[in-house]
Parts: sequence; C-alpha cells; structure tokens
Amino acid sequence: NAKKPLGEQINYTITGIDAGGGIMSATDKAIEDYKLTNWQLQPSSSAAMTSTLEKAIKDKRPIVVTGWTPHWMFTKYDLKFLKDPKESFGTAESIHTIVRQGLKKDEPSAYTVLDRFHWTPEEMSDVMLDVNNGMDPEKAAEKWIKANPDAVAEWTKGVSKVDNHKLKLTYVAWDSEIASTNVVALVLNQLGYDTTIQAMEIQPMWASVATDAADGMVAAWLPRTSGAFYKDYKDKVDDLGPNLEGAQLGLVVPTYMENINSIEDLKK
Ligand code: PBE
Repeated sequence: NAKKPLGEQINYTITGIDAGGGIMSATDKAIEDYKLTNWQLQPSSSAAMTSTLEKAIKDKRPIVVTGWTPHWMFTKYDLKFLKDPKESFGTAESIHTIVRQGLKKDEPSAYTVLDRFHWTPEEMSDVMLDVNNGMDPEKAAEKWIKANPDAVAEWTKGVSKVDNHKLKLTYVAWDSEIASTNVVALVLNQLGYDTTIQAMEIQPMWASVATDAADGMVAAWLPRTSGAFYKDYKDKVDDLGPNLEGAQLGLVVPTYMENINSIEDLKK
C-alpha cells in the first residue's frame, strides 16, 4: 500500500474546514497554482477536520489537511506545514481587531481595551489547548487571565470602569477565535461591561460590525485570509490593527509522512 502514490492512497483528497474560511479559497488557489489536477478539497468544519486528522494519526495513515497556527493541533500532534514555494497561502498573517465606527465615541473604555489587546501565538495556544482538553472556553479564558495579570494590566491600565454597559462581540467558531473572543470579553466584563459573544459565519461577522449590529470582533485574518471581506467592508469599520502576529496557513501533514515536504510533493 505504501508503494502507491500518495494521491491514490488518500483518494486525492485534502481535508478542509467550513467552506467560508479563507484557507479554503487559498487551497483552491494552491490546487490551481501547483496543477494538482486530480485533487479535490473536501469541505467540512474545523472540528470534523481535526477529528479526521486524529483518526489518521492513530492508524499512522497519510492525510493532508488545511491547517493554521496558532492552533492546538501543533501542540498535540507532530505536524509540519508543506513548503509553499508559489506562496499560494501568502506569507505571515496577522489577526486584526475590527470595531464599529462609532465605538470610540460611544464606549471609549471598551475601545481602548480592544485597541490595546495584543498577545502572542503561544499565549493564544495555551487557551486553545485547555479548551481542546475539555475546559469550558469561559473557564479557560478566566484561567489565562489569572495566570497573566501583567498582560491584562497593559490592556486595561488607566481605563475607566463602566456600570454594566452592554457590548456585543461576534466571532467565527474557529478554535483560535473561540480563545481570543472569550479572553477579551472577560477582560471587558471585569471593567463593568456586560459582553455578549455571538458565533456566526464569516460574512455575517464582518457585516455585523459594519452595520453596528455588533461592537467589534478580534477575528480578522489579514492581509490574505479575510482579504476579500476587508476589501468589502474596510470603509464601514474601524481597523484597530493586529492583535496577534506570526499566524500562518497552509497544507499540513503528520511528520511521519517523511517524503512529503512541499505542496509539489503531492504530485509524487
Ligand atoms: N482560519 C482560522 C480562518 C481564519 C482563522 C484559518 C480557519 C480562515 O478564514 O480560513
């Protein structure tokens, strides 16, 4: 079986996530750029993708998934990004915080915290791993906040408390955004906000902030992944810049697939 070409072994299938994700269109582009003519990208969800990955790893079977960092899967499994010499997935990405245009005036405390919110891929991964291990996302956020008082103090220093003002943050239920949104919401609540967080698809998330239906979101992967949404909505929102730098996207395989190191190798 191991002698068969990789494509035949896995039905020429790349295991993807929800169809709206920027990583899905980037993968379509990679299939084109590298002329992976008989390959197909199978849409599913983040959760289904990681469970398919887990099963393959248990049996040491080959598998190719759409992957990104920060993500707990790199902590839990031995994985590698396939080299992408044609840069179909772009280079390093950042995750930006995007708020509604009136927020600065209406809720200066929330605006300041959202503007200052900034952490590292490692910090985000800590929260993601706890959630993956079964901790409730709110509890995982609380644990992280308790363990990182200096970071939280930097975001909240000198910010006036409020008396139970309502706020709404929207997000997409990717593991990374579950982590960041819960942490930010809890920090805001400690300042007196009553923050609702609401998960939705990527397009409604952008629209919610652009139309003032939500106050903000911390889930804008740029310049590439959510670039199309940014282009559509940039004049109707307030871009507060990166809250995390050094994110990466691509095709990911277990390290035991020793002969597969570049997207080019999928043609072997
Ligand atoms: N992701 C995680 C998203 C952005 C965050 C890589 C799955 C995507 O749009 O593909």
